[in-house]
Amino acid sequence: MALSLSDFTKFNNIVVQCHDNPDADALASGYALTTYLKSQGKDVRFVYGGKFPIQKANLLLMTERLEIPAEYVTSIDKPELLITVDCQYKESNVTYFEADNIAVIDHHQVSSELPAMSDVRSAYGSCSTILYELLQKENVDINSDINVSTALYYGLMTDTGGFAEISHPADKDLRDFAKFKIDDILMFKNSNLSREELSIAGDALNGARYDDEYRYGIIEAAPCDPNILGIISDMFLEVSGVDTCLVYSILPFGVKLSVRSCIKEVRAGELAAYLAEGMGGGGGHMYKAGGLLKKDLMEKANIPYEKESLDKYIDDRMSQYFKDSEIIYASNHHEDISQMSHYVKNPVSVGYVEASKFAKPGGKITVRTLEGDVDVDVEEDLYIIIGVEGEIYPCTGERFKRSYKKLSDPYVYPGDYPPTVIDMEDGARISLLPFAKSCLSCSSSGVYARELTNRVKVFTAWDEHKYYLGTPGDYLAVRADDTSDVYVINREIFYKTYAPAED
Ligand SMILES: [Mn+2]
Repeated sequence: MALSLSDFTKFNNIVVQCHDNPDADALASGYALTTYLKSQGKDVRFVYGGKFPIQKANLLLMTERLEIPAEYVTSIDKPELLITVDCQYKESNVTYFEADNIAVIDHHQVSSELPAMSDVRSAYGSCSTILYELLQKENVDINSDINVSTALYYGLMTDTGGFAEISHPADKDLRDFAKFKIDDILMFKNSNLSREELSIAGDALNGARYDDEYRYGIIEAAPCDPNILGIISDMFLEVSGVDTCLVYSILPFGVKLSVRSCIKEVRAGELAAYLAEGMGGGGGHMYKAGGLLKKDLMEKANIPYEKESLDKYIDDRMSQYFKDSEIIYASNHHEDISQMSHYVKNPVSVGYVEASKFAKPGGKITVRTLEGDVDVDVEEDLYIIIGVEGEIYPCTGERFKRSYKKLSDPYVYPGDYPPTVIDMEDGARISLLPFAKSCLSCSSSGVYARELTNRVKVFTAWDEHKYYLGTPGDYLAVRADDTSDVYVINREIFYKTYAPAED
C-alpha cells in the first residue's frame, strides 16, 4: 500500500486529477504533486471534471494567488498514468477518464478496490498531509516553494475545521512546520462564505433541537460546505444550557457532522468517533471535532438514506451516548475490589530514552505520538518509556531503577508513527527512536481488574481534567498498593502486559 513519489517517475505522460467540485485540500494536494512531477521533467496536467468549474470565492482566490494550474475539463487524451488525489478512481464524484495506469492518493475511507499504486491513509485529516509526507520522503522541503506550502497549509486548515478537528500527529506536523503567506491565508479565510451560505446558517439556527436533561443541542443545516457547519456549531455552543452540540448536514455522499463540547465529561473527538462508529469516521480534540456517516455504509446497515430516518438515527445515537456512559472520578470513587481479580505485570520488553541525551534539563519538550502530544518538563534524571503500543510516559530515574531492568538487545518500535520530540524553545524536531534502548519492566504488586461491560470515562487521580475512555472489553484497574488509583487499561495492552496472580 505504501507508495513513493519516485514510483511515478518511470511514466512520462501523467494526469493528476482531483474530485469534481474541488475543495482547498484537493487543489492543494494536486498542486503539490503536479509541481513535484514537473520538477522531475514530466509532461503533466492537473485536471478536474464535473458539472461546473470552481465558483467559490476562496477557491478562486486560492488558485489565482498561489498559481495553481487546475484545469476544468470534460475530456482528456488518454494518459500513460492518471493519479487521483483526495479521492479514489471511479468514485461517484470523480469524473471517469480512461488511462493506461491508475494511482490513488487519498485520506478518505477506502470505497472500493484500490489499484496497486495507492496510498490511502484514512486517519489523516487531509490529503495535503499525505503529500507533505511523500515529498519529505523524497527529501523535498515543502517550504522551498512558498505557494505549495501555503496551499498545503490551507488545504489542511479547511479540511479540519480551521485545525480544530485535527487528531493525527502527522497533521500536527504539517500545521506546525509549514511556512505560509499569512496575507493570502487571511484573504482566503475571509472569503469563505457566500451570501447564500450565510442564509443557510441562519435558517439552520432556527431549527435547533434541545435535550434539557443532558444539556445538549442538535441542528440540521441544509446541504452546504462543511466549513459552514463548524461556524454554526461554534455559535450554538455559546448558547446557555448547551454544553455539547452536534450540527449536521445531509449531503449526496454522506452526512457531515460537526461536534463541539465545553465540558470535561464529553471530549468532542470521542463523541464524534462514537456517533460515526461503523458508518464512516470521526475525531478531533477536546472541544471540537468532525465526522462523516457514509451513505453506502448507512444503506448497508439498512438505514434508508432519507431525511426522516437519518434524523432519527442521529437523535438516537446522541441520546444513547449520554445514557450509556458511566463517569468515574478516581478522587472520590471506591471500587469494590472483592468483585475484581488480582493480576501482576508480565516482565515485558519496552523502550526507554534518557532525556538528557537530547534535551537540556530545565527545558520543556513535547513528545508527539499517535495517541496525542505529551508535554514533559525535562529534569536531570528523566527517562521516557515507550510502551508496548508505542504510547509514551515519563518516569524519574529513581522509579526507573526500581521498575525496569536495562537490556542489551536493540529496541524495535512497535507502532506506525514513530514518536518525535519537539523542543518548545527552538521548535527543533528530534526523532526519539535513535536514542531508544530496550528494557524489561519488572513486576510490582500488580492490579485488581475487571472487564468492562459498559462505556466508562475515568478521571484519574493524576489528571482530573481529561478522562480515559474504556469501552466494553477493556479493563478497569485499581492499583493493588494504592486502591485510590483507578484507571482504564486497553484490552490489547492488558493481555500483553498482565497475567493472573497466583494467589
Ligand atoms: Mn480532503
